[in-house]
Amino acid sequence: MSRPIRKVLIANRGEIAVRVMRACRELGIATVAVYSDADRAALHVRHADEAYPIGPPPARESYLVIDKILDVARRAGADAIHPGYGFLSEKAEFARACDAAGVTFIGPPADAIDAMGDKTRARAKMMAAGVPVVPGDNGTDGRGFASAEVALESARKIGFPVMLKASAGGGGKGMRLVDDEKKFGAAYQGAQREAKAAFGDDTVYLEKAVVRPRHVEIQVFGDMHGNVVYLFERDCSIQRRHQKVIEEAPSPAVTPDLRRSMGEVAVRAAAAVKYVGAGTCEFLLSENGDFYFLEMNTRLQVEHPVTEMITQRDLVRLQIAVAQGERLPFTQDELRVSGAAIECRVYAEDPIKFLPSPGRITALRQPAGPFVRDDSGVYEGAEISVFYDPMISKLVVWGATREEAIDRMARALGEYRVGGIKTNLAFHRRVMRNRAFREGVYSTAFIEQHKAELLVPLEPDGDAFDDALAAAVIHAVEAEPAQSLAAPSAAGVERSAWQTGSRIFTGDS
Ligand code: MV4
Repeated sequence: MSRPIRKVLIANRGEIAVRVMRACRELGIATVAVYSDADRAALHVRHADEAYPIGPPPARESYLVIDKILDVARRAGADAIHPGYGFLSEKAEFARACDAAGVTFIGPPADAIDAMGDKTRARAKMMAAGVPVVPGDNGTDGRGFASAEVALESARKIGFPVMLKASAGGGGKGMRLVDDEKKFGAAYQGAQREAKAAFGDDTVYLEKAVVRPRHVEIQVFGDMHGNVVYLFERDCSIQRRHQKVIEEAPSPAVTPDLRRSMGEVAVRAAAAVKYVGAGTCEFLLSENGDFYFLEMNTRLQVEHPVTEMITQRDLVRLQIAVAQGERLPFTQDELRVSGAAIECRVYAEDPIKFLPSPGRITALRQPAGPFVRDDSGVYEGAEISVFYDPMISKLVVWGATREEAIDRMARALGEYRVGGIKTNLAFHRRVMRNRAFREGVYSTAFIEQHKAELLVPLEPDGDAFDDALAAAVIHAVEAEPAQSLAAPSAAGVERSAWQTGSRIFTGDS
């Protein structure tokens, strides 16, 4: 139980693998990377002390194969495995296989993963623990409905609009909004079909639909000694097709009183399943300030850095500490919200259609400066593969106030250059200028409501031209640094290209 960790295998790739390795290095813990054939030259492989191939590019044949990962752990002598997020991170079977192999799983107990993995079971468990869930119906014995007619009867009682959700789901798959009882039958069949296809389980349940909710989630942490604390909230309402795009902490919609009640509810939820490690309780926050538990994510999340910024706590370091049996090194009373943090997920994607734009990164300038953190899985010359998530990096900034954080993010986004592939950088720049965002007035409908302003094509002489210019300058400077920097005209061009939106300096005036 309380065994010191000396060598960690990171069963993941990209920025999160690099993130975990950085914490390990600070702690004097050796790191082991695994990589698919597509990731031979990946950044996480370069960061590791040792790296082992685990098979073909498709994750099903590499990053998701439990036996291959455990075989590498054995060969490398790793005494712990960090799963990152995605892949095997929320598979109870993997946590159990690690236990059976005598390897510490840096994550919650398998039983806690199981308890939260099935949504109707989790709902029932949370209700019993006094955690508010959205009013709804889990069906007969919490196992769904006997027929569409029985479900419709229940939907009438709940009152339209209702949500149909897959019990085995989460993250929006198999979910249907039904605003009219005439559409119920078709929606019910559709949700069942989608749930069956995606999860091999067609159990669906009903909830009252919350209109234009905010997605507010609470970071929790448990240790093996029964302590559970909350590290405040993140607002992840800015999403598109259930893909988060911008996250921030604290939420502009959460008052100190609401923060305390949501935090205490999240701790109750975690304690009810004997949670250990990093976890996140997702809530819907309604327009009138009511909040409802949705689901618990039993892993470290992509957006954990904004919480690190406002609490000054290293969440990966904490995960490792509690995994080796240590007590949480602080109490709830010692935690405070400090300032404001924002994360922009920079994706290799078409900025209008939100479709992946794989390919080689031919030029790259990543922002830096005070209170700017860029958690990246790429480098200049790296390839964004079709096989994995097309996230290039997570740009995270901190400010003493929310306004300062937004201005800092705008500045950092202005420095960011990616050549060779399409990105959503221009989208992020527009959000930082958007009035509703700046006022903190937004919901999960934000992108849809502001699409005319946010999803406009790149002007030929605007950002696209600027990106091409910047790429050319980067290459000129690298080819002949002394001469390029000394030549007045080159220096002028370089300065003009440094910030998006800055005027082209020609040297004429
Ligand atoms: C809801 C909802 C409204 N009412 N449930 C989407 C993902 C899944 N985790 C839960 N989701 C929702 N559940 C009820 N009863 C609205 C959403 C929802 C949503 C939630 C969080 C963030 C973005 C969203 C976008 C659309 C719908």
